[in-house]
Amino acid sequence: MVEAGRRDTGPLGTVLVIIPTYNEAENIESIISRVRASVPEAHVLVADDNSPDGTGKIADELAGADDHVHVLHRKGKEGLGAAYLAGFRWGIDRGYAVLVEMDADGSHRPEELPRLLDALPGADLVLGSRWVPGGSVVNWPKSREFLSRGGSLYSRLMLGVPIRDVTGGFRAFRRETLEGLGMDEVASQGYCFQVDLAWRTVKAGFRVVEVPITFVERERGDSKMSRAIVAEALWRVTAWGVGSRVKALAGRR
Ligand SMILES: Nc1nc2c(ncn2[C@@H]2O[C@H](COP(=O)(O)OP(=O)(O)OP(=O)(O)O)[C@@H](O)[C@H]2O)c(=O)[nH]1
Ligand SMILES: [Mg+2]
Repeated sequence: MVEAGRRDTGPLGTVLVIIPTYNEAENIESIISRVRASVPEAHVLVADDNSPDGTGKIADELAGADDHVHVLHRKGKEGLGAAYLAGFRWGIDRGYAVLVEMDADGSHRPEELPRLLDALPGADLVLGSRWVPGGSVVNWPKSREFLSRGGSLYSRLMLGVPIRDVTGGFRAFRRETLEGLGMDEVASQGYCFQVDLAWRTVKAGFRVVEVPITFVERERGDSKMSRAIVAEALWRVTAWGVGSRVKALAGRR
């Protein structure tokens, strides 16, 4: 599947799976062991925002016992976006070829990660997608599904991104994609961070491929989803969409 003239993703030893955590003490051990079993060559980076429940300490213990596990301790809760940006920089500085985003709560099944990585030779960004044929959600209330589908549809219409699941957070980036999308200007914090990165990837001319996944609602620990996160996504996506239209109109004059 590798296109002529393109660099392959390289050996899987250069994959870094970044797991942002805030109070995931009940989930962290199981998610790391599932990643390690599913893609043994991959390295794992836990990006913990000084979780009061001691997630960072558990991650340190796991890292002490396994040289494929690393921990990035951050000083306090700054949102998913900031944790991922710090994790990407950590991985890029250390020469990883592929950077994966994955939640700690089991919603993203590590057993599906090989399928995402398999699609990477033909893509610059692979998205695990709930809303393409073959994708699904398990144990989600209708209200949550409506919000997620609605968020993706709104983003697609406002921004013109040809992606079915724009808000999902199970993704594999080539490092060149992250280097080419202007990471330093990303200010989004909550889950519109995911929309922001997908939009930037499309605008920069990179190839995005969606791979169907089964998304499973978290069983343990508390959700960090909030009204503030939804509000941030709504106003940012609206502002981006209006801004890009005004720019297009001005360019036509
Ligand atoms: N480092 C860090 N991680 C965070 C922060 N907020 C959320 N996370 C992590 O990001 C991942 C996704 O957050 P969730 O709480 O599962 O959000 P969600 O998936 O929208 O909500 P649920 O569907 O209810 O689980 C989890 O691994 C969280 O621990 C944060 O401020 N800092
Ligand atoms: Mg979750």
